Amino acid sequence: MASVRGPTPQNVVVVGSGVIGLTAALILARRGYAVEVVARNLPGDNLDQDWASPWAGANWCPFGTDPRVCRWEAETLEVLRGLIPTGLAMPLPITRFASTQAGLHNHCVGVTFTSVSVNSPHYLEWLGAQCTALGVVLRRATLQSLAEAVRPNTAAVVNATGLGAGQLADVKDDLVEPIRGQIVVVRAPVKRCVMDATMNHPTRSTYIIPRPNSGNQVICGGCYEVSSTVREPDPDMTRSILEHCLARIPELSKDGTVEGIEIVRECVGFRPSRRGGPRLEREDKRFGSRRVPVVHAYGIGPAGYQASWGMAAEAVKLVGDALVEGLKVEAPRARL
Ligand code: FLA
Repeated sequence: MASVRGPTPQNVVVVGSGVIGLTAALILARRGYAVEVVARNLPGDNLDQDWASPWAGANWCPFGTDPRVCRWEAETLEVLRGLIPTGLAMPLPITRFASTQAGLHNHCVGVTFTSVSVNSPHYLEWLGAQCTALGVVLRRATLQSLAEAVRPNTAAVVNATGLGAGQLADVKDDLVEPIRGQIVVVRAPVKRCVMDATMNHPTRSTYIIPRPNSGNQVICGGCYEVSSTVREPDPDMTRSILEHCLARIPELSKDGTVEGIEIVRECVGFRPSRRGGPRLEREDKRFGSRRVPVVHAYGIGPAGYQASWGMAAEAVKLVGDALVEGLKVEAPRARL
């Protein structure tokens, strides 16, 4: 009797619980897959330095040129704007100064538009809750390889491990690199965002991003140090960040001075980047006697939140295409 694949949902494992992994898990669950997220960190682990997502400023302001990322960002903006009525996302007037050398001398032009920002730790918890409400299992585990997450009934894997993709024994992508970001979280009645022309300047990546639902917390950045793994905040950098941000938004300070700025905390995070750009592709990988489709979805660097829904949706499409192909390959032959 030919075996017929019943309506039982196909099992997909998502490795990694950053904004890309959780968004992919949610889209998969909404499509009816049985999803397990396996990750070292889970929503609620807000201040683990090695988990990039909770540190993000999490606004929407494209500054790259990769056409894939630009497409993902355009798709994501619509989703994030759709969350404004829930209070999870906040509309944000933003001025984005032109990426010109003049930007270093404050004589550059800029554009102003209405962006959006989310409170990244809250947003991750919301994604986690949306996932578990659809039966997604969030399992905490520190993996040395993707293989450790693959079970006999695993139909596909999404590798959303960020910087972990450089460490996993069966991935070992040496293009993966951290881009160190240092920020100062301050408290000030500021409800507008400025992204300076120096976005990817190593030491003067100046930006001010108010964080919704945070008691007037504002993310002041920053720096953009490729491959640096220095974990401690640099006090001189903190001073420089505050001076440059204050020059852009004076109302950050109670009295116009850097000393008049109420500092909540200084933080260092590591953007999960990849030389050459993000990796989004399917690899049919052998795990024991089976070949399982693995969709790699990592390396998004500074654009994680603003590209998340577009990148995750494309990853889910690759999963679906692989499983449909697999069904054709495995389709039972009628026995006469
Ligand atoms: N995503 C933030 C960062 O990478 C940025 O620091 F908005 F500042 F770009």
